[in-house]
Amino acid sequence: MAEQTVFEKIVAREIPAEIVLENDRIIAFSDIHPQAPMHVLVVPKTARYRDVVELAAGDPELLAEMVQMAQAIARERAAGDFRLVFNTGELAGQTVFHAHAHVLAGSLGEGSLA
Ligand code: DGP
Repeated sequence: MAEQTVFEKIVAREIPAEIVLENDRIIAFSDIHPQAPMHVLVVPKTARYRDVVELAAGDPELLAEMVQMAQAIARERAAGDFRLVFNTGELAGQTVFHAHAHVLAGSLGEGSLA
């Protein structure tokens, strides 16, 4: 069996995270290295999909639910508008191979794209 990703460990409460919102299928928590005033990761609880392409093919409804959750978080914690980033593949900066959305809001710094 493949080694658990850090996000599975957060879902299982094996490592701590600042959880923002959660339901039976999705968990949202603050990114450990924020790239914007609000930087939340929206993560499906299943580890079945390694990136958004697999997720969109395998469970488009779950992807749509993630987008809705991102909007709810941006409305609650920021002015409402937000950026949604899905790093897809190592060369694009993906480091955790468990599908996830970066939800960013507020003014952005000089740093790299999340
Ligand atoms: P990506 O590069 O798209 O795979 O994004 C992975 C993000 O996950 C990255 O912005 C940092 C974040 N991250 C990695 N480990 C942890 C952790 O243990 N806790 C939290 N909250 N975020 C993490």
